[in-house]
Amino acid sequence: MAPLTLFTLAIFGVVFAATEVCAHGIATALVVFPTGTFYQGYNPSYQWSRPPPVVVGWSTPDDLQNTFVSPTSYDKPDIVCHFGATPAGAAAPVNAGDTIEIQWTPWPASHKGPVIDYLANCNGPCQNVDKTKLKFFKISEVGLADAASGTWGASQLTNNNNSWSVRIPKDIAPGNYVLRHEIIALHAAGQSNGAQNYPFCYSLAISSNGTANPAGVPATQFYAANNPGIKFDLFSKFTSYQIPGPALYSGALLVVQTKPGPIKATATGIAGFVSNAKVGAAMSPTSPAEAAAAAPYPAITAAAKYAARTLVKTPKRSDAPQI
Ligand SMILES: [Cu+2]
Repeated sequence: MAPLTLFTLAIFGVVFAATEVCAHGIATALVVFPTGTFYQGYNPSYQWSRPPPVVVGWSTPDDLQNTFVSPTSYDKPDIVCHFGATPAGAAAPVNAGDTIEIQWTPWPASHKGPVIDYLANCNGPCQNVDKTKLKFFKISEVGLADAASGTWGASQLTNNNNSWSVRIPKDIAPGNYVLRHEIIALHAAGQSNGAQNYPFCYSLAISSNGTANPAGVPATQFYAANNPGIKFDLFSKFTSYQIPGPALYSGALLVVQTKPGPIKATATGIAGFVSNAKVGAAMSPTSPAEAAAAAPYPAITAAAKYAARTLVKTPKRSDAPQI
């Protein structure tokens, strides 16, 4: 009995160790503050729902294993918004200066690394935008937050109930933007091409009195496999870390990673989208052309309870792969 038990434990040990290395997550939802409005993100299981729910998260139907984009794809479209990503069917209305909380599935403490956020102006509706042409500017970056305790951006995310807060710069021009949120897990990054990028995108309709149009770069030009913050041995002795990617935008607003207050509301839909030409405009179409352009954004009808933090369950086809 004892040898069998030990053998069984040994087998489980191997299984758990393997699982630990490849356990990952997805960013599932947004909560916009100060209103506390919840917006459901995308889940790959939605592809078997007829019709799939319309959400503010970009679709990543190929991410069935909740896995990562590797440095071998840094120059390919998958690095923009994850595997096979296509634009969201809806946009979350936000104001410049708002704080957006991004919720994740439980993020393993072993998957340490930086958490980085970018914005790109769609210069028109985002729902048909060519993702490879989006020019992103960095609005938040947290790498090695505290060397002594080994606390990384991703550690703060895990500690903060698997959520991350980012502020929309106050000075940017109003318009339709893509928020690109990313964890880069470094637990295997000591090996070539061992870094693991987990990018997720959301469409935002930003109202603002600002006028800035920060210069950006395509996501396919962010990183290279040999960047010091990408090829990085997490298990070596180090006291500093160089966050990869372009420089932080000068108008970026820093956020302390603690939850920004109690949740006050749930989402019922989107109000429309803002024209790039208007400054501080209400988020509803004001011209026939704008109304026509806004029409493809259907309302989000299924409000999800923030407190539950569960993914929307959708029926699968009988021939769907098990995930
Ligand atoms: Cu993993």
